[in-house]
Amino acid sequence: NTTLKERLAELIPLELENVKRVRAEHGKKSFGPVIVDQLYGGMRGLPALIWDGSVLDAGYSFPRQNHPGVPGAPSQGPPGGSEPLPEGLFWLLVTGEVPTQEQVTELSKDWAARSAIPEFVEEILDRCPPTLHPMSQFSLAVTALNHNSAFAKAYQDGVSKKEYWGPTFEDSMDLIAKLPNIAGRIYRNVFGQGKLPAIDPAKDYSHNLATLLGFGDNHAFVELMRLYITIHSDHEGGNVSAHTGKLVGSALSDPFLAFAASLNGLAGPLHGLANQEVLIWLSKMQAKIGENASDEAVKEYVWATLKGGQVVPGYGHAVLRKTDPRYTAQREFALKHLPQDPLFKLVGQIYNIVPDILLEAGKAKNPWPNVDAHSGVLLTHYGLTQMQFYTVLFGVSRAFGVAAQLIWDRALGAPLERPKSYSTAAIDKIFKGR
Ligand code: FAM
Repeated sequence: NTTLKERLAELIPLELENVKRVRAEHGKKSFGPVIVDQLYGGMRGLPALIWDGSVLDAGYSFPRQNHPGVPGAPSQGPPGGSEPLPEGLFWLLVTGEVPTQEQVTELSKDWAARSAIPEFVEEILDRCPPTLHPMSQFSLAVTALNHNSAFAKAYQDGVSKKEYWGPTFEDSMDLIAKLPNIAGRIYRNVFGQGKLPAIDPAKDYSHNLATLLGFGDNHAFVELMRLYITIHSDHEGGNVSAHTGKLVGSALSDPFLAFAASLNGLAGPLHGLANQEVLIWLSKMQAKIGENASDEAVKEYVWATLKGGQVVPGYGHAVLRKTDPRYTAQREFALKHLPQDPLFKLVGQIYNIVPDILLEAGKAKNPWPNVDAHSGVLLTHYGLTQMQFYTVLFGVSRAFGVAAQLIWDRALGAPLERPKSYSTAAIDKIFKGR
């Protein structure tokens, strides 16, 4: 029964050879033109990064069967559950291979064993005013975990470049393992939900997370956590949180510092905070036009949002050009577990209305919903109604993708990131007369 670290140690030399070959064969080839608009336009579509864990194209959809990262997949689900375990997804992200049930169980146990957070980090969280946004508290705590970083220590001790991935792996495992205790403590401190229970080494990661939040006895909520942590983990290397982690990691900041930076990006309303924004927007809509509102009233509300110079949260995407498959996965969960929920019905009603309006408004390149349009409704249904907390759950999941990326970046010796910036005057000069 190979452990994840042993399997990685086998795979890394093979991948180093593979990268060497690709660079030797294609390294000097041009990879499409760069146009000036891309410099001004947030680098949209600019080919600039390597990440093997996941790739999106505009029409991407999950294979619905035989895929460990999606509901209905054959492996990793514990008895009595039908959602995949994020443990299995992490193994897949790191190795490109589907683990055995035994390997998944070992990961659950390993993470439970690493889950305790230092007392001083607990104190930092306990001293935060409850008015400090949960994402800021989350980022503070993750930054502070750097106190015990194996990578930072190994670097100080003069570790060779070839050995970077080992302590990065250890830090990454510690990071993922400690997040439920951090998230649970923030939730209970801010929203006053009593004392934090202990992690149970016999339970999977998502079940423990649900328990720390106070929902461990609700089987459907535990299933939701398994789905939630699985689908929010990774979404190509270029999105704000994934890329920020990679960028900061490229300075050889340890995984805690790199992931804290990811969290600060995820806390932005155009990225992960959109799941909070969706719920706020829906609540305001209900307050204004009432429950069971007509399509006409919803349309008017959506237009008023756009005319007020605001975005419709939960809609649009920088890469996807169709309904986000993560939205669809959550919709399927809702159809199975909460088909009559009024807020779920409103989300479905909005789905039939917003895309046409965004198309008519004519700006958004993708009028379809993204992952954030649906997640809050599911959490609300089970009583996790504190929307300021939603992005923390997104963050717990995103650690899986960022950690996998950091491990591989250090294994492959990814260099410091340092793209070239230009001034507007320089652009004018370069293209004068052309
Ligand atoms: N509502 C209103 N306008 C929108 C819009 C939306 N949902 N989506 C895009 N637009 C506008 C956008 O603001 C831009 O306007 P300006 O030209 O005035 O700047 C224009 O349409 C073109 O934007 P785009 O090229 O279609 O999208 P971008 O790649 O620039 O941005 C998003 C992508 C996701 C930031 C954007 O669609 C958005 O703001 N959506 C709402 C916020 C949201 O749901 N974010 C979560 C995304 C999610 F997948 C995640 O990261 N977790």
